[in-house]
Amino acid sequence: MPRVWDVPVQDSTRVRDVRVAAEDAAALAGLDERRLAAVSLVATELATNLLKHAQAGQVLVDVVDPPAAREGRPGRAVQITAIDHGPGIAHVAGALRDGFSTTGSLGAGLGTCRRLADDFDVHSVFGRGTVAVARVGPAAEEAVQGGGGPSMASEVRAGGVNVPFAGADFSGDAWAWVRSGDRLTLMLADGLGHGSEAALASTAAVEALRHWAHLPPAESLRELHSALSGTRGAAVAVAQLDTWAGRLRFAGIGNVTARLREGDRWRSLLSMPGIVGVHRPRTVREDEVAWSAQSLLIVHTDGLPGRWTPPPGTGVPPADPAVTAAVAVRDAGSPARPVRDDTAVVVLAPVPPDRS
Ligand SMILES: [Mn+2]
Repeated sequence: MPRVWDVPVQDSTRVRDVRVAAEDAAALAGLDERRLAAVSLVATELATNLLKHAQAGQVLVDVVDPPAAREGRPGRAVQITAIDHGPGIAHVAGALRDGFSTTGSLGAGLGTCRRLADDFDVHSVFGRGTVAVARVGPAAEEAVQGGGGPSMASEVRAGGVNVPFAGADFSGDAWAWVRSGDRLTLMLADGLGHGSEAALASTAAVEALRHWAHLPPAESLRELHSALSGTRGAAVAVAQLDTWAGRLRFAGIGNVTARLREGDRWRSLLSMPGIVGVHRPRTVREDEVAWSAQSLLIVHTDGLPGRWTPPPGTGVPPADPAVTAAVAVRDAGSPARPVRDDTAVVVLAPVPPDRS
């Protein structure tokens, strides 16, 4: 089940809570002692940095599929996401490119994160706040290596964040991606309601996807429907990118929303009414659209308002997909529109050429 630690950080005593959560997640991911130590240090630095620059915020810790891997089952990674509404860090993009000078506003702490984490990215807008994402997975020699073929790492990445309703231990939302050949299949499932019963349904969807991801989305949804019978059911969206053909296929059942960036517009990819595992529509419509190096796909559960449209600048400059997702979660919520459900956002994004 998607165990997620959502730790509010408003004073230095919470830095320890973040570290303990990250160590628990490392144990859950099966990381060895050395990687656990790295997780522990990265978590401490991110929480400390958040306090220093923003006084308060939240740190999410969960166990995720890393954003890019060769075919085969990648080792799972601990993802630590620090989110704040603080003043922002000036010139963060330049500092990241320049390899972290320890002078100026960006501390040596983030340099530590950059050095120890497999992936590290920061998004900071002056006056809006900062999102930092670090992932630490198994040591390289332990990661499962697939045989043959170019790595998809140079083409596209998938990632996301998952925020349980009201700080619960488990999210009823779950996401996963599976690669088979030229196809990368990304799924987001929202178990009915929230909490652990909902998590059982969305977890069943993740397990089933691992068997059926080679099928086109409408067909994998049919298999997921059978796999989820006996559960509460879930809203599920499946996006499948054929990286060779540059085509994206999408199908969804239930209240999960997908938006594709085409030029400077966002196009909605529609889900059909129904509940996977409980009530499946007679036929499932599949959208097929072109995918380019400028495309961006955002899929979210109903923790975000259904009419939410990604604001201008979303995913620009190209960021880690989990960073784009975390910024969306942070900026879509407001005191006037409090979130009433688990919220997961997943993003499929091309890798900029200079990062591959
Ligand atoms: Mn929901």
